[in-house]
Parts: sequence; structure tokens; C-alpha cells
Amino acid sequence: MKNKVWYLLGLVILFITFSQAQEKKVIKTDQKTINYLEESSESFDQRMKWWRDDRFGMFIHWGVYAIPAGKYNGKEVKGIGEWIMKHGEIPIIEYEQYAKQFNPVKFDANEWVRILKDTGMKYLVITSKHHDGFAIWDSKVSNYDIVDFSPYGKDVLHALSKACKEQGIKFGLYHSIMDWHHPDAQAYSYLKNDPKKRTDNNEHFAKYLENYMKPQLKELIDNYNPDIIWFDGEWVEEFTHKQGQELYQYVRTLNPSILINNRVDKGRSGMQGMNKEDKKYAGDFGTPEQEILEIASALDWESCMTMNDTWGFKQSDHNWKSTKELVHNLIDVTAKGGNYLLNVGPTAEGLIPAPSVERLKQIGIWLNVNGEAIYETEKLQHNYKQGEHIFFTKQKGSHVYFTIILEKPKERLILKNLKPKDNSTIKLLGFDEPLKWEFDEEKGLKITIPKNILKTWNNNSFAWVFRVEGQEI
Ligand code: FHN
Repeated sequence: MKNKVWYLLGLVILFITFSQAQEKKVIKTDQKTINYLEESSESFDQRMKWWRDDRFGMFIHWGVYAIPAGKYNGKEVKGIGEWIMKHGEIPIIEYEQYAKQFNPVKFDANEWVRILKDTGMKYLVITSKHHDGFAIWDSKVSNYDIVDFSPYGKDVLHALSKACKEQGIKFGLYHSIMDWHHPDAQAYSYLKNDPKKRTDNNEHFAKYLENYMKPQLKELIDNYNPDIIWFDGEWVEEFTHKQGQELYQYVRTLNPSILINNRVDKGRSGMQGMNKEDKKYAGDFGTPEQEILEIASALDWESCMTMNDTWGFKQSDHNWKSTKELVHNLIDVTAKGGNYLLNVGPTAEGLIPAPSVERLKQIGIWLNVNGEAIYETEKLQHNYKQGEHIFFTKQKGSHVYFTIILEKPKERLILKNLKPKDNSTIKLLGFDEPLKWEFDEEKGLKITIPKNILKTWNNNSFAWVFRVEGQEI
């Protein structure tokens, strides 16, 4: 009898072990079968929808480089602030002393997100780790981070991701593939004072990717649930196209709905930012930097720009763009079907510089009146602009068009590519008075702007938007 019981018990244990193994195999097989590099256009469009609709985001370059803020050994260091370790040829051991001073006591995540929201921005992308290798989150993979290595001791990304979630703002992370601090990254051959390049560089870099960068990405995705991973520093020769494709697959496997820029792979052609024609390169959107595409693109793209000349804070950089220029960039990008990622470089204390805050506030006032011409819009099929100072956008899924003029108009505005619906109303956004208009097949659409409206145009008008219901001709 006893043997029978043992025999039955053995059978039960065998069955449980076998079914668990089967289950694991199924999950494993499942993960293996989803090849995210072969995504259907429907699935891609669904994943990109919020990003395309939101249109306008805040880039934040913030890290240890805000401490020297462009100066080293009492001397100005040329170039963008976040490259001071390279441009200043600062030895790692010395740069780490800056990290030991990083104590942004004035940092307030809710205030940053409030400023972003009041600007009319809909998403944020912040440098989790820039090329200098310093992590602004509490990493368990390394102690070279804001909690273990700096006096501040608090997890900035935790606070910021929480504030974004509470205020309905999408949260993105910029993450540098190039790493000047990690010994195996070796790509810090960018720093002249490095030991001579190893011959087995690529093996070391592959180890850094697998044993350091990917584990850090996993903790970022698991703990802060970012909506975007914005890679950068992909140009280092040690990083290969194959690794780029694997990296894309790895991140999407961790979170299938995440968006990833084209700097995850090797397809980007310079600062123009779009992938070389070859479809084989990974990445969901192109990344023109400090420039706007000359013409509209059928691909998704996001132009990232600074407000002055540096991404990371630099105390001597006062070359601020005017709000007018920033608003015109947003309009230009939108009319060509792109997104605009506008940068701020907070100080070492954790404050967004006042000139940036001023401009963001003014942009917010303009978008408060004219945002419907920017958000949830699509580019026109043919003429997204007329001349150099008139742009057009179209409300998604409707026959509503927006004519955006960048300069004070005359009393008669003539448009060549729109035919209003019969008896429809044409308005200037921000004004209630319907405008007189007439349409002639030859001459096009003529809108009359009354003098009492014309005289309200002032230096803070930046651009006017006319709402026209009709069709593109
Ligand atoms: O080297 C970086 C630079 O520091 C900055 O982060 C820009 C912004 O995207 N990207 C690289 C330069 O192309």
C-alpha cells in the first residue's frame, strides 16, 4: 500500500515539473517569436499616435557638467557644456570630484513639470546618463550615481517620473551609448589623456553593453516606466549595426509600447538626423539636431534644438534665441509633419535658467490661443507653405485647415491652396469676429482683416492663425 502512495506522489511531482517546464518554454518561445524589427504599420501607427498628436516636448540636459558649467581650472572651455570632460580633457578622477559636489538642493520636480505644462509641452526627455557616464537615478548596477556618489542622495528620476505621471505628461529618457567613465566602454578614446586604444576594444565594448548598459536600461524601464528611450552617442566605432538592432529588440521586449529614436542603431546620417534610405536600420523616428528638415518627410521625425548654444548649462552662454524664433521653429516643424524637442539646461542647484523660463512662458501664452493648429494635426498633402511666411496645418480627421502667418498681414490675405466650404466661417484664433472672405477659382481665397484687428499686432504676436473649413486645392 505504502509503495502505491509513494508511486502516486512521484507521478504528481513529475507532472507538476513537466507542466512548469512547458509553461516556461511557451513564454520563452513567445518572447522569441516577437521580432519588433518587423512591426506591422498598423501596430507602429498605434504606438506612435500619442507622440504624433503631442508634437512638442521638453529636452532636459542635466548632470554633473552643470557644476563646472563651462569653466575648468579657471578657464572657459569651448563647446557645449555637457562635453566639458572631453573638451577640457578632464581626467576621470578629477571629473568625479564634480560628481561629489553635485547637490541640486533647489530641484523641484513638480515645478519643472508645471513649467513644461504651462508651456504647452506634452512630453519630457531627460538625460538619465549622458556621455560622462553619471547616472541621475539610484542605479543598483553602479554606484556612479546621484544617490551613492553625490551628496544629494535622492533619486531625481523617481521624483520626475512621478510628477509627470501625476500631471499627465509623457516621460522619456535620453541615454548615451557612448560612456566616458566605464572602463570597458573605452570609447572614451575621445579623451586624449586616455591610455592607448586597446586592440580588443570591441570585445570590451560588447561586455560594457551586455553587463552594464543593458542592465541599467532594464532598471530604468522597470522602475520609471519611460514612454520614450532617446539614445545618443551611437556613432562610436565600437558600437555596431548588429548591436543596434539587438538593442532595439531588447528595449522593446522590456516594454513593447515604448518609443525609440533612430540613434539606437547606426542609420542616422549626421545632424540632418534621418536614417539612410536603407530600411534595415532600427528606430521609430529621425532626429534632426539643431536644424529643421528642408522639406516634409513621410517618416516620423523630431527636431531637437537648444534655446541658446549649449545643451548642458554653461554660465557664459547668453546667446538666447528669441521667443519669436522658437515659435516659428515650432510652426515650421509642425507644418512639415515633425515634432519639436526644445532643450533646457538646468543649473547645478536644480533651477531652469530664467531666460529659458521666460521664453517658455511666452510660448505657452501663444499656444494657449493657437494650440489647435499644432496638436493633433497633420501636414497638408501638397503645399504645407506659401512663400516663406505662410504655413498650413490640418486638423486630423476633419476638413479644418489652419493658415499660420509669421508676419503682420495686410488688409487682404490671399491664399492659393484652400477652398472654403460654402457659407463657412473663417476666424482668426483669439478673436470672435468672423472675417469677410471671397473665393475665386482663379485668384484663390481672399480674407479681409479689419483694421481694428490689424492694429492689435505687436512684437509678442509671433504668428497669427486663421481657421478655415474647406478643402485643399
Ligand atoms: O553629443 C551629444 C550632445 O551632447 C547632445 O546630447 C546632443 C543632443 O541630442 N546630441 C549629441 C550631439 O549630436
